[in-house]
Amino acid sequence: MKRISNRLFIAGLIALAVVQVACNRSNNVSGPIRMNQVGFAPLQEMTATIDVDSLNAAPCEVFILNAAGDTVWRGVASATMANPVSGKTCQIVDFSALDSVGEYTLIIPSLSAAAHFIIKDRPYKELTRKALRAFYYQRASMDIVEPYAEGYARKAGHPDDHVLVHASAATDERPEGTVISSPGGWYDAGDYNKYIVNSGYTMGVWLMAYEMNKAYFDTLNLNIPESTTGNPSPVTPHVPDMLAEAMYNIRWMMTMQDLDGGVYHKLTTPNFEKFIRPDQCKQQRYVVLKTTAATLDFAATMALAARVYAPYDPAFCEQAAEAAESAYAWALEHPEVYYDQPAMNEEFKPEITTGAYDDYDVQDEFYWAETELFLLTGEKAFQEAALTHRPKEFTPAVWGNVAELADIELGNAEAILAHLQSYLDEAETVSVYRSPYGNREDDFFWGCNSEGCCWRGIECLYAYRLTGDEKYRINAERCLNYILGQNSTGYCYVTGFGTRPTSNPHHRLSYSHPKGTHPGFLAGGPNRERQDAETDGVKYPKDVTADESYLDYQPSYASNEVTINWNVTLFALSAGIDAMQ
Ligand code: 9MR
Repeated sequence: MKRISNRLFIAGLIALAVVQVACNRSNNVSGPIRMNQVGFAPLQEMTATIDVDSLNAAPCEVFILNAAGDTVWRGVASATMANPVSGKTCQIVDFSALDSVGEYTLIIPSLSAAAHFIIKDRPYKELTRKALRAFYYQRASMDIVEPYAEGYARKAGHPDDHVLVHASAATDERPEGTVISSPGGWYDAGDYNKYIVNSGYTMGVWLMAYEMNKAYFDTLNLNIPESTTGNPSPVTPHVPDMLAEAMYNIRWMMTMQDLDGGVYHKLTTPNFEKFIRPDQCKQQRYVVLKTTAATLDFAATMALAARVYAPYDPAFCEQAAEAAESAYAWALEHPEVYYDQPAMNEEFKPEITTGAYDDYDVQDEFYWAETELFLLTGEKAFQEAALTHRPKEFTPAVWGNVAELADIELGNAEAILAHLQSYLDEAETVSVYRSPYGNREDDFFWGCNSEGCCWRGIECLYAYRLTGDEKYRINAERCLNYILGQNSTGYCYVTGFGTRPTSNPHHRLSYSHPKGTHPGFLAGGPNRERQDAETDGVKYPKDVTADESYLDYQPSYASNEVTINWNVTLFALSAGIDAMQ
């Protein structure tokens, strides 16, 4: 009897919840239950955030039913709190006591709301794998073929074997218009260009993620062409898939070094391509201006790669070490060549209007390059130079500030721990999402899902490894919960995952493919600056709050693009958590 009434009850509520989602479809936020939509491991903290409509709302009664319709947990949510960013009110329900694998429905009768969730072993294994496989889809200059394509085969685009040296990068040896070959590498993002600064940061996070979880990555099969053919020589061990994928980009980076050691800032078309397939793109591509930032990020990447690939490919490592040293020497001679696209366009033609990745402070890039060169060579001079360049103020690592990567490499943990503690203190006192993320207006900027949230999670994993303090592990998991649905919009921000995934990213590869959106990509996330508002039909709801400034709409490049530097943080975080399970 109890079972039957339970079933009717659940069916009715689920119907209501479906209606509610349908009504909300024109809006950018979901129904009132926000939670990780991919799954929890049995022993993880499990919470959901419930939007309620006033600060006076009494704590909601919550029921959790198993797949058979039996109530397996019942409890009451927390007192109501106000979200410091939006002023909206919500409660938290904590059902961590559940510890059995299964499918469940969380029901809130007073709100006529229901949400499904699962508890399973290794819930982030597939997420990690797909987030890494996203890079295979991003490969330029080669056909993406089955069985590796897993449904997303396509023709190669951008052979990049006939790239012109732009006037801004001309030298006596390579005058303007010189043809160079620079094939391979990953497309940066939703666009088809290839940028060294962003690639360098991505490789840094990538190879450090590998160093932190070697055993895990050594056995992770990505189903890429190198999974079976990647052995560079019969005498060396098989390159793990994760390192083989990275090598596809590192080898491209090597082609971006000029004969004098300097490194081109980017390889690009003058203007962004339309939303067409790679093989339809016919615009001429150029390598433009050698910059100090690109050259130093390159030097750091090559020095790091020379260390990491040592057991696999000695010939490559020797070449990488030389490339790193000559790039560093160039940077010493050219310490202030910044990428100023408007100024460049005044002087040189054709005009270039694609992504800038401009950075007018290269002290942190010197610090990272010198650190990696020191770790590679053991030479004291590099160590001393690194010390002089270490920035006084701590900044979390992003493409334009790589000092923290050097701090991690050198084991300079105090500043990282102090910075983390200030976030965790704030999270405990004010965060309605019980995440060390998303408490202030300025937490919601271009790419914040990665550069704020995932990166914070990675810092927590680093701190957990150092201290063993459980609070760091829990907060790393909370960051991932945020990405997977426990956030202000109720989206799972990873394509192809969860019950309400990001589905229309600003991503030419997805848009132009007959099969549509590729799985495993992280969207940039809510961005209070909304630089894309009113362009190409992008319309944010009136008075939208910072944490809801997100549109799952392809033209919304400022909130819904995908990039390599963001995806690397997604898999580094999910792999770090998966590796502990
Ligand atoms: O991630 C970059 C973000 O920090 C900048 O504010 C923004 C505007 O300059 O550019 C972002 O990078 C884009 C790059 O310039 C071109 N490829 C897509 C990148 C993600 O939107």
